[in-house]
Amino acid sequence: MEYQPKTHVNAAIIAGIIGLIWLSAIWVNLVIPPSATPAEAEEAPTLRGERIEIVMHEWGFNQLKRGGPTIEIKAGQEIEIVLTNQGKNFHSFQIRTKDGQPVAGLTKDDTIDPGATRTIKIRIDQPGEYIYVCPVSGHPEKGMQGTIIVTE
Ligand SMILES: [Cu+2]
Repeated sequence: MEYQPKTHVNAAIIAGIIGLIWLSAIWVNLVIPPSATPAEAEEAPTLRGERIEIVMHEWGFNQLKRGGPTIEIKAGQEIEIVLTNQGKNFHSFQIRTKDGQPVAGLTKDDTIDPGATRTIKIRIDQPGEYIYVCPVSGHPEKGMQGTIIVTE
């Protein structure tokens, strides 16, 4: 009987420690919310080949919350790109030089409806690193952009 008060004190200390761990776990989740990071984008497998399937949504490509998988194509080769809009907004697909000049794909006024799929053909003759975007105003900034590498 004389040990009972001490047991209660120990139980309170343990409960306090568990409570602190629980609170700090919540705090970490609030302060550092789980979200897509550049590392996550890098983990997406590179898309290659003569037929590439791209899914568009808010605000990325192929299920990445932001950004899109790297695409690698061969210079001078005709590539089919299958574009599916799984988002709620109109989206589109355009390839640009790194300083923003369009070189292939669709314009911002030629969009794909939510739920629709369209296949386009592209060909880039100059090897190098390009970007692909959804050219609808504001969408690249929200995350709809990725890297496309054109190899020799
Ligand atoms: Cu878009």
